[in-house]
Amino acid sequence: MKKTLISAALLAMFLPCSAADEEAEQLEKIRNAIDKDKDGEITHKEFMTHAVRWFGVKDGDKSGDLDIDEFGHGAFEKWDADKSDRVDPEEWEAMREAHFKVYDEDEDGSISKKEWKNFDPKRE
Ligand SMILES: [Ca+2]
Ligand SMILES: [Ca+2]
Ligand SMILES: [Ca+2]
Ligand SMILES: [Ca+2]
Repeated sequence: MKKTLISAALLAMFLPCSAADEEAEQLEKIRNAIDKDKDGEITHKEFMTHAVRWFGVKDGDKSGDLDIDEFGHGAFEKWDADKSDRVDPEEWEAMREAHFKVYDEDEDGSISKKEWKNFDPKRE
């Protein structure tokens, strides 16, 4: 088991275009989509506007809430506050509010490019 882990790590070191690069590019794309006025900062309003839109995209069956498949990752239980097996828009908003606070490290009400980069999407 340990041996497998080590060779995977070694392999990653030698891959020219790493997954990390692709991830950074993806993150930059998302940032651009959220930053409506393209000033490089994501305000709370921009962030929450995007959150609402994103909810609509994720809600594949247009039921008005997200089941675990639509939600798409392991933090589902954490954000399904009333344990209804669905994340409704209110729960979603609470989640995004919490995320905004995590991103906005200096608490100035907007997410700078640097703050955005510091955030690890896997933490969601
Ligand atoms: Ca902006
Ligand atoms: Ca749904
Ligand atoms: Ca719920
Ligand atoms: Ca900030």
